[in-house]
Amino acid sequence: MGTIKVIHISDLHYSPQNLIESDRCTGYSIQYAESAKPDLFIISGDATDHRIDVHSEAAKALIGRVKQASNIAPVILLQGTFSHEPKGTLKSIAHCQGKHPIFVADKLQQIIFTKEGNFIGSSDEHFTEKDQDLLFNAKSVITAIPVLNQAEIAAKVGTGRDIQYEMRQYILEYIKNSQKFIAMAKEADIPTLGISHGTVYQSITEHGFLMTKDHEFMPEDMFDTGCSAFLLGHIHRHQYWTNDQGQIAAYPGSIGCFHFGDDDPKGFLEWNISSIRAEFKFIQTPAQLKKTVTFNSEPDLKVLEELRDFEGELRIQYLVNEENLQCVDRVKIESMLPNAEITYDQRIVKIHRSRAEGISLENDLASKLEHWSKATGEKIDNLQSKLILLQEKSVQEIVRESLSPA
Ligand SMILES: [Mn+2]
Repeated sequence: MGTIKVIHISDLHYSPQNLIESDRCTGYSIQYAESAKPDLFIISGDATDHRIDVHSEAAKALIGRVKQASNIAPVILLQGTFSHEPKGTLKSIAHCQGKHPIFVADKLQQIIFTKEGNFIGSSDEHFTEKDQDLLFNAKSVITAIPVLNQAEIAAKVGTGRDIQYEMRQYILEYIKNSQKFIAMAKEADIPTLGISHGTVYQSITEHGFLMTKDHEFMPEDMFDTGCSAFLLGHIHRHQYWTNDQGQIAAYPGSIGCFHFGDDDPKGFLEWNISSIRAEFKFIQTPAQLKKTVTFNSEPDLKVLEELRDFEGELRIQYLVNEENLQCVDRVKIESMLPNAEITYDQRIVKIHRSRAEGISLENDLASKLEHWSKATGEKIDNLQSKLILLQEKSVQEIVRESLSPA
C-alpha cells in the first residue's frame, strides 16, 4: 500500500520580536526531520508574523530554515493570513530552494507530488479526468485551500453580498469539484491530503475561545473532500478531528509560543498517510511557554508555590493597596520560581479620599451637610436640625430648653 510521510509545521510567525522563539522551535522540527526522513515537508501558513525586511535577522533565519528543510525533502509553503504573510512573501522565500523543490500553494489548486519528488500544479483550480495519466507517476495528490483574497472572490461572485457567506459557498463548491480527482487517486491507491489555513467550526484558540463565527469549514466539509488527511494551519492550539472512515484533520498549533496565556505544549506533526487512512504523531518543541497568573489582591504565595517547576515566561498580575506596596516580596517570589522569567503587572489601588462634588455651591451649612450625606451615603438622621439650632441659639439657651419640660 502506498504511504507518504509528511512533517507538518505551522504558524512560525518569524519577526524581529519572535526570532529566538520561532527559530529555536523551527530549528528543532528541522533537526527532527533530518532523522525522520519525510517524503514531504509542509509549512501550513503564517511563516512570518508581519511584513519583515529582507535584510532583517528574522528574514535571514527563516530563509535559512526553509533552505535546510528543502535539503531534506521537497517543501510546500502554504499561504497564510495576509496580515501576517503579505502576498508575495512565500514566492520570494521559495527562491532559496536547496536540493529539493519548493512549491508555493497560494491559490485554490490541486497538486501532484510525483514519485521523483517534483510538483505539478493543476492549471485550473482542479485536475480533471483528462489529467488521469498524471496519476501513474503520482506519490500523492494534494488539494490546497490557502487563505483566499476576499477581493478576488468578490470580483468572481459579485459585490454587495455577504462576503463571508460567499467565501464559504465558494470553498464548498471547490470541495465538491475536487472530489472526483481525489476519488480517482484513491482508486489508484495514492495517498491524498488536503492542506488549508483557516478556521474550523468549534476549534479552540490558544486562549481557550471556541470559534463558532467566521469559520471556513465544518469538520465534515474537510472529510467530504475524500482526503485521508487534512493538514491545517491558523489556530495556534494543537487539536484534531477524526471520523469512522479513518480520516483525520489536525492543527499542529503554532511551532512556538507567541502570546501570554498560551501555555499549551507547542509542536508539530509527523504524518503517515495512505489512500484509505491517516495517522499522526505530535512532537513537542522546546517552546518558551508564556503563562499569566492573575490575583485580585496581593500575589498568593501558596498559588505561586505550585508553579515552582514552571519553565518559561511568567506574568504575575496583581492588585495592591498603596499602603501595602512593601508587603509584596518580589525577592521571595523569584526565589520560589527559579526557572521562570518573571514580569510583573502591578495595579496600585490609590488611597481614595472622596469629596462631595458641588458641595461648595450650597449656601448654608445645613445644606452642605445634607449634600455631603447624599454624596457619601452617610446617615445624618436629625443632625441637620441640631446644626440649625447651634447656629441660631447660644449653648446656654439650648441646654436650658433641652432640660426644661416641653
Ligand atoms: Mn498564525
